[in-house]
Amino acid sequence: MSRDANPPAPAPSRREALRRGLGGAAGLGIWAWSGASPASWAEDARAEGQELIIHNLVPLDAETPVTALGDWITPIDRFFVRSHFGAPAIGPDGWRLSISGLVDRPIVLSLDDLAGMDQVAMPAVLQCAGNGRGLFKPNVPGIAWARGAVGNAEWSGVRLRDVLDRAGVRDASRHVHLLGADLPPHPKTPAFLRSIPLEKAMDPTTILATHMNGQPLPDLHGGPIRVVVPCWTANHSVKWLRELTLAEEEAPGFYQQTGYRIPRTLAPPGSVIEDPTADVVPVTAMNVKSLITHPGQGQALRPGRVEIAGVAWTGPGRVTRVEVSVDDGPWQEAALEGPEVEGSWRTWRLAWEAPSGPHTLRARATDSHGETQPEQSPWNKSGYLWNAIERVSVEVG
Ligand SMILES: Nc1nc2c(c(=O)[nH]1)N[C@H]1C(S)=C(S)[C@@H](COP(=O)(O)O)O[C@H]1N2
Ligand SMILES: [Mo]
Repeated sequence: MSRDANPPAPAPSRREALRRGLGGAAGLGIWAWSGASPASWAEDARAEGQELIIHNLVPLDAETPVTALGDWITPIDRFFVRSHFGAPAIGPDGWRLSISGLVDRPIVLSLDDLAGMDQVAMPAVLQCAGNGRGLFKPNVPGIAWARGAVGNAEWSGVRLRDVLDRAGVRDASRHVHLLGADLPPHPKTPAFLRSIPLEKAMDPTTILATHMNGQPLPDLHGGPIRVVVPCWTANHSVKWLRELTLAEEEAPGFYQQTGYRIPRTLAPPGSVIEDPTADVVPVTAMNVKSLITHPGQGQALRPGRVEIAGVAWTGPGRVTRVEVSVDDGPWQEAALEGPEVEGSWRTWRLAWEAPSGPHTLRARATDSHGETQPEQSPWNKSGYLWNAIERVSVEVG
């Protein structure tokens, strides 16, 4: 990629970069590598009064500190950002979306055309497939996300299905290829071309979002228009959408055929795999997961009543239960709160009479498929789908 293509340019301060929504004009080639651990990023972010923990500055890759994820809707300025090449330097003026391939009538739509169609709103969790990658042992290469490459926002715009119907999907179509305007700086670098099966594209909850939490979709999150595929990992939710192509096959290229794949059967770390390409399947649905958003790791608390609180979500289906264990004691059921919308998360809480001393808190969620978070997340070499039960240590005194 462009990492060593250009001499390093002076990086703007992190705060400055965030304020300007700097996603990096493609090809700028500034990369701010931080060798620090996620914990010290979190400290840095707090010291600078920031909401996000920066992994890369340009293009911006930033996660939310877990203690800032307690609300049902994640505010835009706290929502994680992942971009392979950065936001393209194109504004909404003259933005066009083309729909072609196996359709009756190839069409090109403007933002005004989309605004004239039936508008829908959909709260949904977006979570990077690699959220938690930094927690796998042994380490795996890639951005070492800790817990916060996830958020729940309200997305609004039009149903993807309605746009496809305008073009008339031909019978032979099986997949919809999704391409954004963030083309890579070097022609030999693969573009972030993804595809979703036609059934998922026709699902009424799959939308082309032009708004996030009621605001015009910000640059960093794919403005003026992005795909949102609820219940599936966020790599399907292509930002800066320019081209929809109907086809018989999945999208070609690195980001669909090589990236975002995981062995169907996960082997323990270090085991010898005869043919690593055999029996790998695309990562699609998210798995069941919870976070303790309060108290925070290492937090000092007063003895007495403490609210243990957090969020929990899954892929298709619903979260049916969240349980908390204090000091490895019995699992106690927490109260699930807030609206319940498939693809979105629940908030939960449990009151605890905290005695003095050091304590550890754990939470685990269960979903309507009967899946429960495991003690250990199955290791895989790309670090996808981490969902192990985690431990938060607190000091009561
Ligand atoms: N065009 C485009 N879409 C993209 C990406 C990208 O690099 N380019 N990154 C994907 C990945 S891997 C993730 S996790 C989400 C992140 O969305 P967010 O930045 O709004 O949180 O966008 C997805 N859509
Ligand atoms: Mo991602």
